[in-house]
Amino acid sequence: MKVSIIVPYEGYYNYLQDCLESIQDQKNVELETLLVGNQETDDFKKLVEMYKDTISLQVINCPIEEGVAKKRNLGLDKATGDYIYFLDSDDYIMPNTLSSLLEKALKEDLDLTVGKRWVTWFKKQVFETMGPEKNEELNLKDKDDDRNHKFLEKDYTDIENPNEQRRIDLLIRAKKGIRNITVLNILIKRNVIEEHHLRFNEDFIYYSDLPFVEGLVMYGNKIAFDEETLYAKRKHNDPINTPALSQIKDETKFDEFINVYKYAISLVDKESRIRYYLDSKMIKYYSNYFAKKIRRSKNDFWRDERFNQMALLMKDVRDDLLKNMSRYQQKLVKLSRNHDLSGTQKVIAKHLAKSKLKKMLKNKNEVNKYLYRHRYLEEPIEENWVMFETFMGKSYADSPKYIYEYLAKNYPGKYKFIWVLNDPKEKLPYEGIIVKRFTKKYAYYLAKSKYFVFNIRQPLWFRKREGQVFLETWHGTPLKRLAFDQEEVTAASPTYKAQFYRQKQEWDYLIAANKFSSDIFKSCFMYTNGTMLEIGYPRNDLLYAPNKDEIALELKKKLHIPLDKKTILYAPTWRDDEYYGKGKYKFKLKLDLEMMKKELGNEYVILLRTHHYIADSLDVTGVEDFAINLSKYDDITEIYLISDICITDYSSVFFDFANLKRPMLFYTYDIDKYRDVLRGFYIDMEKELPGPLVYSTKEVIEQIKNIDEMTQKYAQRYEEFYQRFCSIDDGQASKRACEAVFK
Ligand code: C2G
Repeated sequence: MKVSIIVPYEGYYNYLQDCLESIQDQKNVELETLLVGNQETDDFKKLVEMYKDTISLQVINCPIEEGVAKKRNLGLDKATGDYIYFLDSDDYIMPNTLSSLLEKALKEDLDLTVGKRWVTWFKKQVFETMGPEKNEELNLKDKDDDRNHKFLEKDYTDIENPNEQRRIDLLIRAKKGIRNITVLNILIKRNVIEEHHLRFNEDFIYYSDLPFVEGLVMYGNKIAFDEETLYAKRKHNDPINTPALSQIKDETKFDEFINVYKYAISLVDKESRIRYYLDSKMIKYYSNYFAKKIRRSKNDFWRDERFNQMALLMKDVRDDLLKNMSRYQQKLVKLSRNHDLSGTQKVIAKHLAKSKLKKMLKNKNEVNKYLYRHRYLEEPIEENWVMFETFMGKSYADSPKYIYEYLAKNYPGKYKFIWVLNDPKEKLPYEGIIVKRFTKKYAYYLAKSKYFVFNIRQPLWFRKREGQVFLETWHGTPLKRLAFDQEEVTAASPTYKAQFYRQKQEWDYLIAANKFSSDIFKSCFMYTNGTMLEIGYPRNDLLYAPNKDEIALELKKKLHIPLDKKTILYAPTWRDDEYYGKGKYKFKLKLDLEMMKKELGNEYVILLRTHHYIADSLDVTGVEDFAINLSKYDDITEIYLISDICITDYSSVFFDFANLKRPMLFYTYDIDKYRDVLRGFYIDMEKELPGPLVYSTKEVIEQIKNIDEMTQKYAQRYEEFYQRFCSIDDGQASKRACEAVFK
């Protein structure tokens, strides 16, 4: 028994290899692979060559821009297998999927054998290493699939024709409605398709699956669900550059959807069960999605033309299903049957206001967002208000701090300064008010300030108004791959790239400490819309202060650091894969402090400093006189001033510390995982860093004991590194930033 796998190819080469490899992983099935869509690139040709024999791969010529319907039809025309299996070129399947489906199909003589489906944002390797648990944790389990399962496993003893019900379940398994109906992950007996000449309707771009699956339901008699399989439906984490069909935002999708529905109902009787389900799904679509579009819509096209279309459909839906609908849905159907637009809009507005209120009662921040949108945005912008935020209000630090101090010193009385700081004990050295993040006041100033100086991204609900000026300082020269340069996004929300894209559009200015950063920001943030300020880092100004030694001395006294000892700073970064929850990362100290104290304690103390994402606090019990935990100290730049040696890892800390030209070492005990699995780097750590990479406490101690030797050994590299990353910094970056932005 042979299975023909039909793979329509849309040109996103990066996804294809996983797909083909997953076919190659299938054991104990005879198969042929029909890849529809040809690409004239060397990479593509190489890939085809690689899999040609192992998965009996044929490429069927078809322009890549053609729709998926046409491609699948071309595949069907060429297929010779006893069974057909559709697999999208951006998805992949787990190794036993086909053999398991086939075994079940043969054993039970099934026409349609439906497998399990997961949604994932990850490539195969990551999915396999992290396993379904990671998906579960990110709540990516395919909800449709759960329903699928439930329905198909029901025994339906109370139903006259359980098999028919099962088939209909297949049609309605898409929880979100008929828009999500999919032909994927069903092993289909080819006879069913050929006997009834089933093909995809090529008039449709987005929803051609629906009528095809409807055909399967009409003619495929025996159907069952197979749990032993897994189809990974891969979402694209970069919907800007490589969107999946479902991620394309296209106003005409609605029109096509209406047409597909009309076409689908024309294939069956009004009394049929299929029609019943199609109608009920259409009403759900109206209440859940379409209603939002026409409520207070300023767009005539939605209000008039599309509302009228919907009204006509509603006239024709089956009456007997209305009693199973909610009161809200019943009202919508009734009002639109009367073409009563304003009545409909009122009902919708009331309904949505109610659910909004429910949401607000659960979460106070929602009230503040509501005020922001509906009240504060209506008020005028205040010309001289400047708002600052660093690390989500966690500290008074980084470049915004230095820009603020520059403005406050040089333009006294000219501006009103607003600082976002969550700790009520924080004090500002100059005038200014403090607001807590996401409070009512925060929302107020976010709407009314003219200037913004932030070192991370603004909240997603921020809407930059005309006349507002946004200065993004960012918070480090990039070492780890960021945003659009990151192939997999495992640490942030899967919609990170899409969100980032929107947020960076609002940045009028972006600071880059060096040319290296500005080049990377252009690609990783796709930052080509605003003004790049390649001016050095305001936060490094302090490192060039003429009185920096006095400042350091004062600080040492303040922090009770013994003045007769030298200091080693240990400032590691966070790890994408070690966390308790969102923004709460684990950190386990891998330095043996007792050993260090024994070997170095006469001469040194160590200053420990974790990244602001780290939730764990470091335990220094027993070595209190040697290790000083400065993780809670606001500004790391001040700490640099009092550090004679710096140990870090994959943190941008080293780009800044290098301004001091003091020795550095890199404690990179997990470099392989960090570089190859988690992130990837922009520089070659082994070849370009201005100090040695070390992997154990022993090595750390060794290097520090021979610090002069080490310094000499790395002198030239250090100088090159300094020229490349620090040469713009001269203590005047804040001034340059202010002159560019505050005109
Ligand atoms: N930082 C700190 N203490 C640490 C580590 C970092 O205070 N132990 C501060 C430094 O100012 C550093 C900044 O946080 O430059 C960013 O930290 P990174 O370790 O570089 O990590 P990340 O927050 O992921 O930012 O382009 C830069 C990247 O985005 C990295």
